[in-house]
Amino acid sequence: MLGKVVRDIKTLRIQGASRIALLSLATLEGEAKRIKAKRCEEFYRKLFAAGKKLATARPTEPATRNAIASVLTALKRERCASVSAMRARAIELCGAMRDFLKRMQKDLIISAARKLPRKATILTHCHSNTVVGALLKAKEMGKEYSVICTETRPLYQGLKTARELSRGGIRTTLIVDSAAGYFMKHVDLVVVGADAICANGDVVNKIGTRMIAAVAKEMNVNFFVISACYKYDPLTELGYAEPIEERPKSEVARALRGVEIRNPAFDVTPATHITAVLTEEGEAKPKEVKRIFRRKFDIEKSVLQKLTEKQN
Ligand code: RUB
Repeated sequence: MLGKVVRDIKTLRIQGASRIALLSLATLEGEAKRIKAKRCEEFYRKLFAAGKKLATARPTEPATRNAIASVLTALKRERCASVSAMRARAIELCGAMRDFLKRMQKDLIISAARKLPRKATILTHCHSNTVVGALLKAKEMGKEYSVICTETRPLYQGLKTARELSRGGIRTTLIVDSAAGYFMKHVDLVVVGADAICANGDVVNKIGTRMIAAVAKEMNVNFFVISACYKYDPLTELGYAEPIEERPKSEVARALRGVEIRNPAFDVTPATHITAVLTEEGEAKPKEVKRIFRRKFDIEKSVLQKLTEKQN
């Protein structure tokens, strides 16, 4: 189960930061039920190792790291008298964290849908479960959109977005990534998801987001990120740069003799290019997400660091 889930996350069968976090918690809960241990320390160590595999399956996923680190921080502080008590508590904590994230995501979708204008042409990039959810909810509220989706090379997640929006009755146009600048003059606002929000307010999202943000800024088009606070990465406060996943070269092209192929999965959009982050608590400046996160999450930085650090 753990191995299959890690593979599914790595190969993008499971895609989008929020879904990855929820599935990782469900998997950790499954591990908590299965782990064999004689002592509490041994149980915790094994659960931590499982959590680490999930948290590092894709390196640019603070949502998953935060969710798992919260559970492990709480468990570490408990004085469990036996392995069975610790197991029961771990299961309970995973379930509670899942409910917490789901509630936040639900609130976010409603709050973002309310914030979006009544009528607009919107450009989006990649596939974000949150963005699709918010656009479909806004349609339900009677709002009217035409959405331009980039195909999102190299893995074409934009096709998934286009399919889901069009099935939901939204007028949808698919374009190649490099046409985003060409179409920007017809766009009222850009809306994207996020994989990570940094302490300085910069946002990490699918490769290409930064280029779209730069064109939007140049042409005075508002650029919104829709994200719950759990995408905030507290390690960026300590000077860590958000790691950027480099994916297999074969996703870009077949090997070309003498040519180096690079395939970063994400890029960093500066806070200065972002009009606002639409969070579960309403509109926020990118730097304010940190405050919302701090109020809701209690994570020991040492747990987060250990969970993230590479094994030799
Ligand atoms: C997906 C991506 C999404 C964010 C947000 O990249 O960049 O915008 O993960 O997703 P990939 P969500 O396809 O490489 O996972 O809103 O679903 O959390």
